[in-house]
Amino acid sequence: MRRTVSILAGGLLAVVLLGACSAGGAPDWNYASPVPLAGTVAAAGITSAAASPAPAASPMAGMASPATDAGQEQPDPSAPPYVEHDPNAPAALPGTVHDIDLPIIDKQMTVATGYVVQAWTFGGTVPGPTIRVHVGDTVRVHLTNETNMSHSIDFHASQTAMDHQMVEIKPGASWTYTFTPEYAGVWMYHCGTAPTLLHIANGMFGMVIVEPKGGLDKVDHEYAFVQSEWYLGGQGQISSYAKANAAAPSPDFVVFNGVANQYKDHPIPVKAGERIRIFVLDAGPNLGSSFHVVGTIFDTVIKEGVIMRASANGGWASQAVDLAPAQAAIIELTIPEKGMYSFVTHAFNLVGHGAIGVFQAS
Ligand SMILES: [Cu+2]
Repeated sequence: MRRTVSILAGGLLAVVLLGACSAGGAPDWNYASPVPLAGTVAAAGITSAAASPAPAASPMAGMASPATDAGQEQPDPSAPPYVEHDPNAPAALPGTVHDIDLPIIDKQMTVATGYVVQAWTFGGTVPGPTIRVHVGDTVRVHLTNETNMSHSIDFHASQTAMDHQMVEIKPGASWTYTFTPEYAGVWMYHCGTAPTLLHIANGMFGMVIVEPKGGLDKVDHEYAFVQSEWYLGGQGQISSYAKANAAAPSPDFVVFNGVANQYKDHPIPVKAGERIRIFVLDAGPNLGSSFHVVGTIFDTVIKEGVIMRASANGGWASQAVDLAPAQAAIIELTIPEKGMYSFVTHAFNLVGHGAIGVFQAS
């Protein structure tokens, strides 16, 4: 059965209404500055003149849309509103053999209110669609390159030689990447075409959830959050390779699921006492995450193959989960009471650049 995994941008109206309820008497969770770092970068004199082009041997050579980050990162009031990325984790695909269509598509994407990036995408969204399967399944991902440059894909859930499956997919070409996940976990996938840094920075990444054969316990809500950085290259342009490649990179935005502040603008509705499971991946490309949900404690964390359960080990628990780029975890918590719970990376300089969302518990 051929299946297209799609991201649903649903629930917008409901969360807008809930968001309206959050005004008045609310704690000060509005950590985020409306001013992106870009202005600071421009003021510091880092302009396109400093932007070295992508390596000559890369498929970027001869491409249009060079990064022109000469202080152009002013919000564009005519930019289309962003499309909210569904925060809910998808259900596991039924059956044990999965044929998944994953077209490679260039897309103009509003990544923060007033800021548009010419993103390179898997499936038309950033992050790409979350693929959820079980250990031992057969996964066949059918890629078609609908763009004018070469791309590729690397599934961390698989073990295979680079030159076997992570092959160049030329413009107009198709490729099927087949794997059988041997291990449970939350895994990154990304484009591996040089310069990989730019292909990830410009949107080519996503999450694979591999459940154990028996599946996971039922909970009330499951969410999938991918943290990543945007290095703006000018309105409507691709990301800036020079900014992303800096030894001390300073992203314009750090985001959960592609868009700055989207779940702060539209809080995610939950209920007091509900059990929450969060699949969280740090896609980088450069910065880590210290994932924290304000006002809660994680009683279960499964991070990179290591399991912590408070119930099983004497009552120890977790406040924040450290994820280096390409690391991921399953985090579980129970919403303690009615009210507002921000989720952030506890590197608070990045919270002001969009790495914040809110659970609103009724
Ligand atoms: Cu690519």
